[in-house]
Amino acid sequence: MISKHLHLSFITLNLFFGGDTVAEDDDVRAQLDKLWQEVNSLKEMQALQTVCLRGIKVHKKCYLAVEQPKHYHEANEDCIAQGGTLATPRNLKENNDIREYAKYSSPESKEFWIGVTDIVKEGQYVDVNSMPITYFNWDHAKKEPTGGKRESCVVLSLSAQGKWHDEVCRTQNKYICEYLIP
Ligand SMILES: [Ca+2]
Repeated sequence: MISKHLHLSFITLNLFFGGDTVAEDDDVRAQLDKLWQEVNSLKEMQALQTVCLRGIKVHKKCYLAVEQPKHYHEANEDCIAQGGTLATPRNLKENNDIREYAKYSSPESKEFWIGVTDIVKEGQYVDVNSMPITYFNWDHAKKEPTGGKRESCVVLSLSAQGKWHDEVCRTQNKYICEYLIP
């Protein structure tokens, strides 16, 4: 009975759509997929705009400081979960931008995790994508990096005018996420 009913419905559909249901189904599905993708990319853009409104936008990046201190790895995962990464200054200007923003957003804080580590190989600093770091801003006055194998994660220190220190990755620090904006 049910199958007979389905069969009849199919014939009705065929009549209604002019007998070309399969092709049109594919067409509709493709259009739906496309719409769905557009909705998702709009959602992503909106999320980024929200981040930018809460943080600061500099050129094609937004920075957002997180006040809740975390271990390096938790901080890194949190940034990724929000659609970004730990902030990674690529030159002096970016370092200064991040420093100024951190100073303004969180004046009581001294140190923030950035996306620089030498966990895998001592002395070989990489970013969150395991690519070698080419710009450094070590606090040479304090002979940083000082930690050797014990300290493999890097903070930007406001008390050292934005210079970098290596620290034990399990230290709880505030951190700054960065988001690339289209
Ligand atoms: Ca150190």
